[in-house]
Amino acid sequence: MAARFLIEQSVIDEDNKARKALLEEDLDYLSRKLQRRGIDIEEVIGQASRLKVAVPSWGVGTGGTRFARFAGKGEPRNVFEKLDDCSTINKLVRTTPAVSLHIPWDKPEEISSLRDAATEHGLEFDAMNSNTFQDQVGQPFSYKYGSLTHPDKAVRQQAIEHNLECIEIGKAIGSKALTVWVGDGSNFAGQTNFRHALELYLGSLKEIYAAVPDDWKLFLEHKMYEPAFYSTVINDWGTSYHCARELGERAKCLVDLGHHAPNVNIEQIVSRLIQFGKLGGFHFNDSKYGDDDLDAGSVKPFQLFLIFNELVDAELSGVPGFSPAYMLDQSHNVTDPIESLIVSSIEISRAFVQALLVDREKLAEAQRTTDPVVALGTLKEAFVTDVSSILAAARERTGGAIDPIAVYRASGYRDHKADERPSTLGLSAGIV
Ligand code: LRH
Ligand code: MN
Repeated sequence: MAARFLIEQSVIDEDNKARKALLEEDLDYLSRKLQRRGIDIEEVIGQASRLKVAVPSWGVGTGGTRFARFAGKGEPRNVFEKLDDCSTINKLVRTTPAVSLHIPWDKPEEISSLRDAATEHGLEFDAMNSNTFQDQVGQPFSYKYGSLTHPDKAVRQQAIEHNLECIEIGKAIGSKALTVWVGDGSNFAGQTNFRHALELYLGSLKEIYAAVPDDWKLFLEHKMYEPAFYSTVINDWGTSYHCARELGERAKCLVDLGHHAPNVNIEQIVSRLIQFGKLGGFHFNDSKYGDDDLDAGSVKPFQLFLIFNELVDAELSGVPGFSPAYMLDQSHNVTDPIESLIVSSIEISRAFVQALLVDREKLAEAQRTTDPVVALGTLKEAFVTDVSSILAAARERTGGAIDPIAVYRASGYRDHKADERPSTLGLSAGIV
């Protein structure tokens, strides 16, 4: 493989040296504030670096909409170049050591080369993602009218076999989960029978579930609408929960933050799935209207904090089998995808650390004594705490950058990639 530019550790260390004194000053100030709350900042810094969030392979390329996609410079042209970019993100933030692949977008000629490339970068593979929402060249049957719920058994069988292939690829590269999102649904009343479509879905998922290895999870991802605009088979958490229960222990529900109607109380859905033992994981992003796939924490940071408040509460209260998978799932239409993924991974860590700072005794007391002012105030006290220095220290102490965006920009990584990856793409539209 031709020599390709990667950011050297020495560049990060050099830049950190120049910023260390100011970081220590900020840490000192925050340490005293937290001490007054009986919180040891060193303990929190340790916790901050343990939270890992997987990066979507499809997120390092520029995303688009049905109207247009404005390709950026040095776009990754294959899964290996995507791994280079994912490793660059992890090198700078140290909280994204795993990549979630999408098949067939990332289907390698040769599996072992993919495993070797990841090992070279110190990366692992998170959940596999199947794709029965697009037709591939030469595919016998179209998914235009559905895939796992298509009325024609031959089409369902084709979709089932694709998911089985994703499991086989995943097993070969060390993944431990498969995420199934289907866009199946209808655009007109009467086009599908709701009850029959769900029965077909369950029938297909039972065949996929039977092939899921014992130490794997099967994530069911619900979505209110799009690409179907009248009904979607797995449209909400309730339907997903019912299916996960029907399938078995290893089937769990995956919550993509953008897959709900505006203003839905997603943190309550999270608490329900935790309580029912069916929270499998997340696709973090943000949105204002629909499935906008904007950067996590960029529109509703308080909602992201409230979701982590439920997660930390569950962890601290020792909910059995609680180990949700954290992934980003975003579309970077107007930013450098690497910068957006750097910032988004930091916003996930920020929400987690802020949730760790919640005075849970004070909150429980306010709830017990029906004191909403103190209850909300207790959450807000944690939410408004600027934990940037804790996050920077956690990065610095694990080899990452105190200021990852500054190091990334100073490295000229994107320009190097523009030279290494001459763009072959003309004008296009679509999500990737
Ligand atoms: C569907 C979705 C799903 C992915 C796709 C790229 O909207 O969130 O998780 O397969 O985006
Ligand atoms: Mn998703």
